[in-house]
Amino acid sequence: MSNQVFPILGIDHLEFFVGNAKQSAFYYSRCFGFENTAYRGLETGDRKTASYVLEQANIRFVLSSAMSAAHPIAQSVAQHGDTIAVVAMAVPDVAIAYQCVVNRGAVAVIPPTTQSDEFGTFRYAAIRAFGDVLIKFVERQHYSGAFAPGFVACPASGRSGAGLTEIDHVVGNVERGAMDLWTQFFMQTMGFDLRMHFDDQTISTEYSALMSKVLQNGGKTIVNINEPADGLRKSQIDEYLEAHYGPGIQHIGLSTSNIVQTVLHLKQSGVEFLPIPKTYYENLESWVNEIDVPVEKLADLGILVDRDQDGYLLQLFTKPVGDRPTLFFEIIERHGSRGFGAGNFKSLFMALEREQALRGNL
Ligand code: TYF
Ligand code: FE
Repeated sequence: MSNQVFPILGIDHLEFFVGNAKQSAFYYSRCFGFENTAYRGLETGDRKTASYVLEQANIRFVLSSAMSAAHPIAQSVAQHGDTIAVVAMAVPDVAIAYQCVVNRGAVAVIPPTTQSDEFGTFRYAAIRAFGDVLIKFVERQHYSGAFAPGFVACPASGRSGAGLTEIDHVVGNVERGAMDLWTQFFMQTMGFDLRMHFDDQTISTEYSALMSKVLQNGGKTIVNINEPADGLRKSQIDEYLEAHYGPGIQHIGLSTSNIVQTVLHLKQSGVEFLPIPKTYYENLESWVNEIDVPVEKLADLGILVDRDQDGYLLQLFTKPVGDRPTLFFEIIERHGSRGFGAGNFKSLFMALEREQALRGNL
Protein backbone atom coordinates (compact mmCIF):
# COMPACT_ATOMS: atom_id res chain seq x y z
CA MET A 1 0.00 0.00 0.00
CA SER A 2 1.41 3.35 -1.01
CA ASN A 3 1.33 6.26 1.35
CA GLN A 4 1.24 8.79 -1.51
CA VAL A 5 -0.97 11.81 -0.77
CA PHE A 6 -0.37 13.76 -3.98
CA PRO A 7 1.46 12.63 -7.11
CA ILE A 8 5.15 13.41 -7.60
CA LEU A 9 6.37 12.83 -11.16
CA GLY A 10 10.08 12.80 -10.27
CA ILE A 11 12.96 15.18 -9.57
CA ASP A 12 12.54 18.18 -11.89
CA HIS A 13 15.95 19.64 -11.04
CA LEU A 14 18.48 20.25 -8.28
CA GLU A 15 19.53 23.86 -7.76
CA PHE A 16 23.04 24.51 -6.47
CA PHE A 17 23.88 27.80 -4.75
CA VAL A 18 27.52 28.43 -5.63
CA GLY A 19 30.14 31.17 -5.45
CA ASN A 20 30.75 31.30 -9.18
CA ALA A 21 28.00 29.74 -11.30
CA LYS A 22 29.84 30.40 -14.56
CA GLN A 23 32.84 28.33 -13.45
CA SER A 24 30.71 25.62 -11.81
CA ALA A 25 28.76 25.30 -15.06
CA PHE A 26 32.07 24.84 -16.86
CA TYR A 27 33.06 22.06 -14.41
CA TYR A 28 29.78 20.15 -14.69
CA SER A 29 29.62 20.50 -18.45
CA ARG A 30 33.27 19.72 -19.25
CA CYS A 31 33.86 17.08 -16.57
CA PHE A 32 30.45 15.46 -16.05
CA GLY A 33 29.20 15.78 -19.64
CA PHE A 34 26.30 18.16 -19.05
CA GLU A 35 24.92 20.50 -21.70
CA ASN A 36 24.16 24.14 -20.80
CA THR A 37 20.62 24.49 -22.14
CA ALA A 38 19.38 27.73 -20.59
CA TYR A 39 20.69 30.87 -18.90
CA ARG A 40 19.44 33.84 -16.91
CA GLY A 41 21.69 36.69 -15.82
CA LEU A 42 22.80 40.23 -16.58
CA GLU A 43 22.40 39.73 -20.36
CA THR A 44 18.78 38.67 -19.93
CA GLY A 45 17.97 41.53 -17.56
CA ASP A 46 18.51 39.83 -14.20
CA ARG A 47 20.68 42.19 -12.12
CA LYS A 48 20.65 40.06 -8.96
CA THR A 49 21.56 36.48 -9.89
CA ALA A 50 23.09 34.35 -12.61
CA SER A 51 21.72 30.84 -13.29
CA TYR A 52 22.92 28.15 -15.68
CA VAL A 53 20.66 25.19 -16.50
CA LEU A 54 22.61 22.02 -17.24
CA GLU A 55 21.03 18.89 -18.66
CA GLN A 56 22.06 15.34 -19.44
CA ALA A 57 19.36 12.84 -20.46
CA ASN A 58 16.79 13.10 -17.62
CA ILE A 59 19.06 14.94 -15.18
CA ARG A 60 18.74 18.68 -14.71
CA PHE A 61 21.00 20.83 -12.51
CA VAL A 62 20.65 24.59 -12.07
CA LEU A 63 23.73 26.48 -10.85
CA SER A 64 23.03 29.87 -9.31
CA SER A 65 25.15 32.69 -7.93
CA ALA A 66 24.31 36.07 -6.43
CA MET A 67 25.61 39.44 -7.57
CA SER A 68 25.73 40.93 -4.06
CA ALA A 69 26.60 39.93 -0.51
CA ALA A 70 23.11 40.54 0.88
CA HIS A 71 21.39 38.14 -1.51
CA PRO A 72 20.21 34.86 0.12
CA ILE A 73 22.34 32.86 -2.34
CA ALA A 74 25.47 34.74 -1.20
CA GLN A 75 24.46 34.16 2.43
CA SER A 76 24.03 30.45 1.72
CA VAL A 77 27.48 30.28 0.08
CA ALA A 78 29.06 32.14 3.01
CA GLN A 79 27.66 29.60 5.46
CA HIS A 80 27.63 26.31 3.58
CA GLY A 81 30.06 26.76 0.72
CA ASP A 82 28.71 25.51 -2.62
CA THR A 83 25.69 23.35 -1.82
CA ILE A 84 22.50 21.88 -3.25
CA ALA A 85 19.96 24.30 -1.83
CA VAL A 86 16.81 23.26 -3.71
CA VAL A 87 15.39 19.84 -4.53
CA ALA A 88 12.71 20.55 -7.13
CA MET A 89 10.02 17.92 -7.66
CA ALA A 90 7.81 17.86 -10.73
CA VAL A 91 4.11 17.68 -9.86
CA PRO A 92 0.96 17.78 -12.00
CA ASP A 93 -0.56 20.54 -9.84
CA VAL A 94 1.52 22.89 -7.67
CA ALA A 95 -1.50 24.29 -5.81
CA ILE A 96 -2.65 20.81 -4.74
CA ALA A 97 0.85 19.67 -3.73
CA TYR A 98 1.47 22.85 -1.72
CA GLN A 99 -1.97 22.79 -0.02
CA CYS A 100 -1.46 19.13 0.87
CA VAL A 101 1.95 19.52 2.53
CA VAL A 102 1.15 22.81 4.26
CA ASN A 103 -2.03 21.26 5.70
CA ARG A 104 0.18 18.43 6.94
CA GLY A 105 2.52 20.80 8.75
CA ALA A 106 5.20 21.74 6.18
CA VAL A 107 6.88 25.13 6.68
CA ALA A 108 5.76 27.34 3.79
CA VAL A 109 8.46 29.38 2.02
CA ILE A 110 7.08 30.38 -1.40
CA PRO A 111 3.30 30.20 -1.98
CA PRO A 112 2.10 28.96 -5.40
CA THR A 113 3.42 31.39 -8.00
CA THR A 114 2.53 31.56 -11.71
CA GLN A 115 4.83 32.92 -14.41
CA SER A 116 3.89 33.20 -18.07
CA ASP A 117 5.64 34.10 -21.30
CA GLU A 118 5.21 33.24 -24.98
CA PHE A 119 6.06 29.57 -24.17
CA GLY A 120 3.19 29.10 -21.75
CA THR A 121 2.61 28.92 -18.04
CA PHE A 122 5.05 27.80 -15.36
CA ARG A 123 4.10 27.32 -11.72
CA TYR A 124 6.12 26.72 -8.57
CA ALA A 125 5.97 26.85 -4.79
CA ALA A 126 8.43 25.91 -2.03
CA ILE A 127 8.58 24.54 1.50
CA ARG A 128 11.43 23.93 3.92
CA ALA A 129 13.17 20.59 4.42
CA PHE A 130 16.16 19.81 6.69
CA GLY A 131 18.75 22.55 7.25
CA ASP A 132 18.33 25.34 4.71
CA VAL A 133 17.28 22.94 1.94
CA LEU A 134 14.08 23.85 0.12
CA ILE A 135 11.72 21.45 -1.58
CA LYS A 136 10.26 23.18 -4.60
CA PHE A 137 7.20 21.95 -6.49
CA VAL A 138 7.35 22.65 -10.21
CA GLU A 139 4.49 22.37 -12.72
CA ARG A 140 5.75 22.60 -16.29
CA GLN A 141 3.21 20.57 -18.33
CA HIS A 142 1.94 23.81 -19.85
CA TYR A 143 5.36 25.28 -20.47
CA SER A 144 7.50 24.63 -23.56
CA GLY A 145 10.33 27.17 -23.08
CA ALA A 146 13.99 26.34 -22.38
CA PHE A 147 13.55 26.12 -18.60
CA ALA A 148 11.27 28.77 -17.08
CA PRO A 149 10.16 32.30 -17.90
CA GLY A 150 13.16 34.67 -17.70
CA PHE A 151 15.62 32.10 -19.06
CA VAL A 152 16.93 32.07 -22.62
CA ALA A 153 17.86 28.90 -24.51
CA CYS A 154 21.57 28.25 -25.13
CA PRO A 155 23.02 26.82 -28.36
CA ALA A 156 24.09 23.14 -28.36
CA SER A 157 27.80 22.59 -27.70
CA GLY A 158 28.22 19.57 -29.94
CA ARG A 159 30.11 17.75 -27.15
CA SER A 160 29.11 14.21 -26.21
CA GLY A 161 27.73 13.46 -22.75
CA ALA A 162 29.15 11.09 -20.15
CA GLY A 163 26.24 8.65 -20.35
CA LEU A 164 24.56 9.80 -17.14
CA THR A 165 20.81 9.26 -17.47
CA GLU A 166 18.84 9.80 -14.26
CA ILE A 167 18.92 11.04 -10.69
CA ASP A 168 18.76 7.70 -8.87
CA HIS A 169 18.61 9.06 -5.32
CA VAL A 170 19.21 12.18 -3.25
CA VAL A 171 20.87 11.83 0.16
CA GLY A 172 20.70 14.28 3.07
CA ASN A 173 22.72 14.43 6.29
CA VAL A 174 20.92 15.55 9.44
CA GLU A 175 21.98 16.00 13.07
CA ARG A 176 21.88 13.36 15.79
CA GLY A 177 18.31 12.55 16.72
CA ALA A 178 16.82 14.15 13.58
CA MET A 179 16.68 11.19 11.18
CA ASP A 180 13.36 9.95 12.51
CA LEU A 181 11.84 13.44 12.48
CA TRP A 182 12.74 13.89 8.82
CA THR A 183 11.60 10.35 8.05
CA GLN A 184 8.23 11.33 9.57
CA PHE A 185 8.24 14.51 7.46
CA PHE A 186 8.79 12.55 4.25
CA MET A 187 6.21 9.92 5.19
CA GLN A 188 3.45 11.96 6.83
CA THR A 189 3.85 15.32 5.11
CA MET A 190 5.21 14.35 1.71
CA GLY A 191 3.51 10.94 1.36
CA PHE A 192 6.70 8.91 0.89
CA ASP A 193 7.03 5.23 1.92
CA LEU A 194 9.86 3.85 4.04
CA ARG A 195 11.78 1.50 1.76
CA MET A 196 14.56 0.34 4.06
CA HIS A 197 16.72 1.32 6.94
CA PHE A 198 20.31 0.66 7.91
CA ASP A 199 21.18 0.81 11.60
CA ASP A 200 24.48 1.80 13.12
CA GLN A 201 25.51 -1.89 13.29
CA THR A 202 25.09 -2.30 9.52
CA ILE A 203 26.81 0.98 8.77
CA SER A 204 29.90 0.90 10.92
CA THR A 205 33.59 0.27 10.72
CA GLU A 206 35.97 -0.35 13.57
CA TYR A 207 35.98 3.40 14.13
CA SER A 208 32.83 5.16 13.09
CA ALA A 209 29.15 4.69 12.42
CA LEU A 210 26.02 6.18 10.94
CA MET A 211 22.35 5.31 10.46
CA SER A 212 20.33 5.70 7.29
CA LYS A 213 16.70 5.54 6.15
CA VAL A 214 15.55 5.28 2.53
CA LEU A 215 12.24 6.90 1.51
CA GLN A 216 10.53 6.63 -1.82
CA ASN A 217 7.60 8.12 -3.64
CA GLY A 218 6.07 5.91 -6.30
CA GLY A 219 9.35 4.01 -6.47
CA LYS A 220 11.14 6.71 -8.43
CA THR A 221 11.69 9.71 -6.20
CA ILE A 222 14.14 8.39 -3.62
CA VAL A 223 15.50 10.33 -0.65
CA ASN A 224 17.89 8.83 1.91
CA ILE A 225 18.49 10.45 5.29
CA ASN A 226 21.72 9.83 7.22
CA GLU A 227 22.39 10.57 10.87
CA PRO A 228 25.78 10.27 12.61
CA ALA A 229 26.21 7.57 15.26
CA ASP A 230 28.81 7.22 17.98
CA GLY A 231 32.05 5.39 17.29
CA LEU A 232 35.66 5.60 18.39
CA ARG A 233 36.20 8.43 15.92
CA LYS A 234 34.15 11.17 14.36
CA SER A 235 31.50 9.92 11.93
CA GLN A 236 31.80 11.05 8.30
CA ILE A 237 28.34 12.57 8.87
CA ASP A 238 29.73 14.70 11.73
CA GLU A 239 32.54 15.85 9.45
CA TYR A 240 29.93 16.92 6.87
CA LEU A 241 27.75 18.73 9.43
CA GLU A 242 30.78 20.65 10.72
CA ALA A 243 32.10 21.57 7.28
CA HIS A 244 28.66 22.46 5.91
CA TYR A 245 27.66 24.35 9.06
CA GLY A 246 24.43 22.43 9.28
CA PRO A 247 22.38 19.69 7.62
CA GLY A 248 22.25 19.44 3.85
CA ILE A 249 22.56 17.30 0.76
CA GLN A 250 25.46 14.86 1.06
CA HIS A 251 25.43 13.03 -2.25
CA ILE A 252 23.45 12.44 -5.41
CA GLY A 253 23.30 9.02 -7.03
CA LEU A 254 23.44 9.42 -10.81
CA SER A 255 22.52 6.45 -13.03
CA THR A 256 24.31 5.27 -16.10
CA SER A 257 23.69 2.25 -18.32
CA ASN A 258 27.42 1.93 -19.02
CA ILE A 259 29.42 2.64 -15.90
CA VAL A 260 32.74 1.78 -17.54
CA GLN A 261 32.25 4.35 -20.33
CA THR A 262 30.90 6.94 -17.89
CA VAL A 263 33.77 6.53 -15.44
CA LEU A 264 36.34 6.66 -18.24
CA HIS A 265 34.79 9.94 -19.42
CA LEU A 266 34.78 11.40 -15.92
CA LYS A 267 38.33 10.26 -15.09
CA GLN A 268 39.72 11.50 -18.38
CA SER A 269 38.23 14.91 -17.70
CA GLY A 270 39.73 15.08 -14.23
CA VAL A 271 36.98 13.95 -11.83
CA GLU A 272 38.54 12.32 -8.76
CA PHE A 273 37.13 9.12 -7.25
CA LEU A 274 37.47 7.52 -3.86
CA PRO A 275 40.38 5.05 -4.09
CA ILE A 276 39.40 1.42 -3.41
CA PRO A 277 42.15 -0.98 -2.25
CA LYS A 278 43.02 -3.88 -4.58
CA THR A 279 42.17 -6.33 -1.77
CA TYR A 280 38.47 -5.53 -2.37
CA TYR A 281 38.71 -7.32 -5.73
CA GLU A 282 40.49 -10.42 -4.42
CA ASN A 283 37.45 -11.89 -2.66
CA LEU A 284 35.14 -10.66 -5.43
CA GLU A 285 36.17 -13.25 -8.04
CA SER A 286 34.33 -16.05 -6.20
CA TRP A 287 30.77 -14.70 -6.53
CA VAL A 288 30.84 -12.02 -9.16
CA ASN A 289 31.13 -14.18 -12.31
CA GLU A 290 27.74 -13.42 -13.89
CA ILE A 291 28.50 -9.70 -14.15
CA ASP A 292 29.20 -8.49 -17.70
CA VAL A 293 32.20 -6.35 -16.69
CA PRO A 294 35.46 -8.31 -16.09
CA VAL A 295 36.77 -8.04 -12.51
CA GLU A 296 40.08 -6.60 -13.81
CA LYS A 297 38.14 -3.73 -15.39
CA LEU A 298 36.24 -3.09 -12.16
CA ALA A 299 39.51 -3.13 -10.19
CA ASP A 300 41.17 -0.87 -12.73
CA LEU A 301 38.45 1.77 -12.37
CA GLY A 302 37.69 1.19 -8.68
CA ILE A 303 34.07 0.16 -9.27
CA LEU A 304 32.25 -1.57 -6.38
CA VAL A 305 29.77 -4.44 -6.83
CA ASP A 306 26.86 -5.51 -4.68
CA ARG A 307 24.25 -8.20 -5.17
CA ASP A 308 20.94 -9.00 -3.51
CA GLN A 309 17.89 -11.18 -4.22
CA ASP A 310 16.76 -8.91 -7.10
CA GLY A 311 20.03 -8.59 -8.98
CA TYR A 312 23.23 -6.62 -8.75
CA LEU A 313 24.54 -3.06 -8.95
CA LEU A 314 27.82 -1.38 -9.81
CA GLN A 315 28.70 1.86 -8.05
CA LEU A 316 31.52 4.23 -7.17
CA PHE A 317 31.89 7.55 -5.46
CA THR A 318 33.67 10.76 -6.35
CA LYS A 319 35.75 12.64 -3.82
CA PRO A 320 34.02 15.79 -2.55
CA VAL A 321 33.59 18.13 -5.54
CA GLY A 322 34.38 21.34 -3.64
CA ASP A 323 36.90 22.54 -1.08
CA ARG A 324 34.88 21.44 1.92
CA PRO A 325 34.28 17.72 2.61
CA THR A 326 30.58 18.08 1.84
CA LEU A 327 28.91 17.24 -1.50
CA PHE A 328 30.01 14.26 -3.60
CA PHE A 329 28.45 12.13 -6.35
CA GLU A 330 27.79 8.44 -6.74
CA ILE A 331 27.71 6.83 -10.17
CA ILE A 332 25.46 3.76 -10.23
CA GLU A 333 24.51 1.11 -12.79
CA ARG A 334 21.63 -1.10 -11.65
CA HIS A 335 20.98 -4.60 -12.91
CA GLY A 336 17.83 -5.49 -10.98
CA SER A 337 19.05 -4.56 -7.52
CA ARG A 338 17.06 -1.76 -5.90
CA GLY A 339 19.47 -1.55 -2.96
CA PHE A 340 22.21 0.95 -2.19
CA GLY A 341 25.24 -1.30 -2.00
CA ALA A 342 24.92 -2.38 1.64
CA GLY A 343 27.51 -5.09 0.96
CA ASN A 344 29.99 -2.32 0.16
CA PHE A 345 29.28 -0.14 3.17
CA LYS A 346 32.27 -1.41 5.15
CA SER A 347 34.79 -1.01 2.30
CA LEU A 348 33.26 2.32 1.34
CA PHE A 349 33.28 3.75 4.83
CA MET A 350 36.85 2.60 5.41
CA ALA A 351 37.81 4.41 2.19
CA LEU A 352 35.95 7.51 3.42
CA GLU A 353 37.77 7.30 6.77
CA ARG A 354 41.13 7.24 4.99
CA GLU A 355 40.15 10.47 3.21
CA GLN A 356 38.96 11.96 6.49
CA ALA A 357 42.36 11.08 8.02
CA LEU A 358 44.15 12.87 5.15
CA ARG A 359 42.14 15.95 6.07
CA GLY A 360 43.21 15.56 9.72
CA ASN A 361 39.59 15.24 10.75
CA LEU A 362 38.96 12.06 12.74
O1 TYF B 1 23.03 6.19 -0.75
C1 TYF B 1 23.48 5.25 -0.11
O2 TYF B 1 22.87 4.75 0.83
C2 TYF B 1 24.80 4.66 -0.56
C3 TYF B 1 25.77 4.43 0.53
O3 TYF B 1 27.53 8.43 3.98
C4 TYF B 1 26.18 5.57 1.37
O4 TYF B 1 25.33 5.44 -1.56
C5 TYF B 1 25.50 5.82 2.54
C6 TYF B 1 25.96 6.80 3.40
C7 TYF B 1 27.09 7.53 3.10
C8 TYF B 1 27.78 7.31 1.91
C9 TYF B 1 27.29 6.33 1.05
FE1 FE C 1 24.01 6.57 -2.55
